[in-house]
Amino acid sequence: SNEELEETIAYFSEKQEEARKAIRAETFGKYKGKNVIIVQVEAFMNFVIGKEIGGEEITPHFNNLMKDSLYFENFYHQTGQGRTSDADFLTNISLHPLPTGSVFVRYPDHEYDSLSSILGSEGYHTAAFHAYESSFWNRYTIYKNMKYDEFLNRNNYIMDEAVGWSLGDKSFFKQSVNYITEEQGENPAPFYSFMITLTSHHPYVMPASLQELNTGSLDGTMMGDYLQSIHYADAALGELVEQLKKEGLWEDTLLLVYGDHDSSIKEKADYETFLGRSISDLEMHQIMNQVPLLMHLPDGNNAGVYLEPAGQIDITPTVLHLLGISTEENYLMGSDLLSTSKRMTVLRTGAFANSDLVYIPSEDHLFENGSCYEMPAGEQTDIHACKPSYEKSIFELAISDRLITHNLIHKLRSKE
Ligand code: GP9
Repeated sequence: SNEELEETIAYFSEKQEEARKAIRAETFGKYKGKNVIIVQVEAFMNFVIGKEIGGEEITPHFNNLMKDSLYFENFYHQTGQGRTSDADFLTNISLHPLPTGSVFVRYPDHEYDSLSSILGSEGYHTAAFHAYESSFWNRYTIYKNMKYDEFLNRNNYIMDEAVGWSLGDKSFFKQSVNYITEEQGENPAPFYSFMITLTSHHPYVMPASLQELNTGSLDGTMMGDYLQSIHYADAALGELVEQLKKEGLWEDTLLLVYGDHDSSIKEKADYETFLGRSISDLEMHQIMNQVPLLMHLPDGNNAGVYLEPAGQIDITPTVLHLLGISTEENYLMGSDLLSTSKRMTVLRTGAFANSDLVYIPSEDHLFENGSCYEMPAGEQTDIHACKPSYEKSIFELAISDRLITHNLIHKLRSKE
């Protein structure tokens, strides 16, 4: 309806005003012309970061990188049924996934402002890397729409390390960076590479020779297998960083690493066994919904632990602003993580988190039956304290659904 269209226009003019303010932030344009590598790690959850098992760190390489990177400790995956494809959509298109199905599958030909299309028009060479069937999640089709110059898929890799579903992450990174360096030899333009890993995919069983952790009582359980596969994915990440340094790319590249979604291990008892203590409902909610986000800037600047809630939807505006590319004419729903801390992170379930509150919906999705927590104390409070933000979050999801299903970016742009 007309009223809905007006609402959508008003919503985005507010977002675009926020984008205009970001231009004044100290970090805007600080890394103009630098390369960007974004690594989306399969099923990488936040609860393993900094943790040990059997006296060994689960993610030693990630932990080490944190020292000169920005690490977002309360970073949420915001995915729905489209799982890995939703994470990709949130990250690269900065809109919410749909309540059912995957946008990649349902609306691959609608108009979107994607990180790859924007960077492409700024002279970047853009490529997506994923060593699996190119048609999975309809990537082959949507990546064309997202205007990637190239999509390297299973056919482009030598299968010299078979682990899990496909090529192991170590070889995947190695071949991907080799490709980038060869490509760069011929084409000196800055590049954006989006890499999707796969080894730490459900059901997580690694060959015995790659099971390096001593998982004790978790040995042989899915949780034990999960930790082994994350340990491997982390080692692969370590090798990626080494190779980038060796190739002389490290100082010229922004590297972002984040997890796409949870592991589908949903039993609270498994996490209690791992942590060796009982956990609250709020903590369980955070365990299942938080993934790590690490951002390494070329000079190691702005390093530290960032506590404000954030989500995958914020990645594209953050990266563009660091590169000095204005987003005031784009239709993006995320916020620049470095220019504003006043944001609300909305999950597809209708859960939200801001600096003061966390709302967790109930199974029946009736607002009153959900739980509202005061943050950072984590104490449950009167449900009505969450009402205004809850309404805003439901509105935000509705705007996103509307924009996607009615192909509104196209319409709104022609009205400008
Ligand atoms: C396959 C991979 C898996 O290409 O992205 O997706 P998932 O099953 O995790 O959604």
